[in-house]
Amino acid sequence: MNPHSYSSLIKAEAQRLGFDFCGFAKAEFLEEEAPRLEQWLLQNRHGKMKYMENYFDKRLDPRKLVDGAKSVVSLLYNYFPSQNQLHDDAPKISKYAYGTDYHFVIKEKLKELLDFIHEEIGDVHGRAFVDSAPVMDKAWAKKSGLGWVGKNSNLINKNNGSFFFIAELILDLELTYDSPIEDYCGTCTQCIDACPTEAIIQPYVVDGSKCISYFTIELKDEIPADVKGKFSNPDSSGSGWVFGCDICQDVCPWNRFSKPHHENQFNPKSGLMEMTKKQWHEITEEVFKKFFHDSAVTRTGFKGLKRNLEFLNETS
Ligand code: B12
Ligand code: SF4
Ligand code: SF4
Repeated sequence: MNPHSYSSLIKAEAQRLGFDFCGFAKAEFLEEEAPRLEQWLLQNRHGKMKYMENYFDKRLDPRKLVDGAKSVVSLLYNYFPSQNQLHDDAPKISKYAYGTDYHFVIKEKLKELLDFIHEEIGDVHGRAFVDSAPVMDKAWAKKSGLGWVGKNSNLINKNNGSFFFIAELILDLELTYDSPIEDYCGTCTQCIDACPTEAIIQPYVVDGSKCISYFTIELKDEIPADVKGKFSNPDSSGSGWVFGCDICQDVCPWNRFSKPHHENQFNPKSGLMEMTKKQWHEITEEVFKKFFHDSAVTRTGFKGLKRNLEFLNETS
């Protein structure tokens, strides 16, 4: 077998496992990203996400994560839901957090893909990553031709939009590499115009420390007073966000092409979509556990969610 047949084998198995797209890039130093990441960190765009300062060199070079790495296999996994929260005035959570935490779901699939590679191809050394190590997920997916990085800084696929998780395998196996595609943002600025906290400070650059996702998930301290009243959609319809934020993706015209996912584990627990504003504000630890015990919402926890709800309440 040769790199071309290995590539076809891996792509077919990835599809069988439920990944929507799979592409390959040569494992090398991320030359274009290096000065941009450095600037982003120097300007403190990561705020209190100190983990972003760690492993600067590894983050930019997959060969420092896996000895002898030759290829990065990038994989997209769709999480676009078929149902949304029923009540417009209820506090909003990001679509990615409706069901079981993606880290668990995708890790299992990556393990299966690695096992398949070992069985079918042989002695390949590799590691699997899903937002679990210093890897620049979007940069690799872009290099592998799975989409372009839009002005909202998310990876967008021309056929399916941006509601995807990105995962990788880094392998010491040579493959046939894919080519990046064009940027299809054109003159559009809808995401920049819609962001209520002005976190997209220039096209393609998000100041992480100004993003609602940062305030509601990553920040452990009190949410700063200067963003009070800014967690709602731009037309101020409905309630605000209490876990993550989807605004810059919801307004993106390419997300008209999003199709519902087929992953049962991403479906919300029964009753979650029907929660009313009152029920959200009165949520108990018991109800929190019922809905979110295995969800990404555990990252902020019951205490964090209560802080976010109170922050909304103070401003509404
Ligand atoms: C830190 C982080 C955050 C932070 C900071 C966001 C950010 N944009 O960096 C916060 C908490 C705010 C966040 C929020 C979200 N995140 Co996040 N996050 C990450 C994480 C862990 C690292 C991202 C990173 O490396 N940032 C560092 C900066 C420097 O990188 P960057 O934003 O890509 O910056 C590039 C551009 O700015 C560009 N650039 C800079 N200057 C210039 C100039 C020009 C001219 C050009 C063209 C480009 C350019 O170069 C930079 C380097 O490549 C990744 C997982 C991972 N390991 O990669 C997930 C990840 C990016 N997040 C993800 C998701 C889903 C989200 C949210 C949608 C969640 C939500 N609903 O709330 C939001 C979206 C917010 C947004 N618009 O970006 C997904 C994105 C999937 C996709 N389709 O792209 C990822 C890939 C996780 C995953 N594995 O699926 N996130
Ligand atoms: S996720 Fe929300 S707050 Fe963050 S950049 Fe997008 S619109 Fe702005
Ligand atoms: S809203 Fe427009 S500018 Fe923003 S990412 Fe989508 S296409 Fe690009």
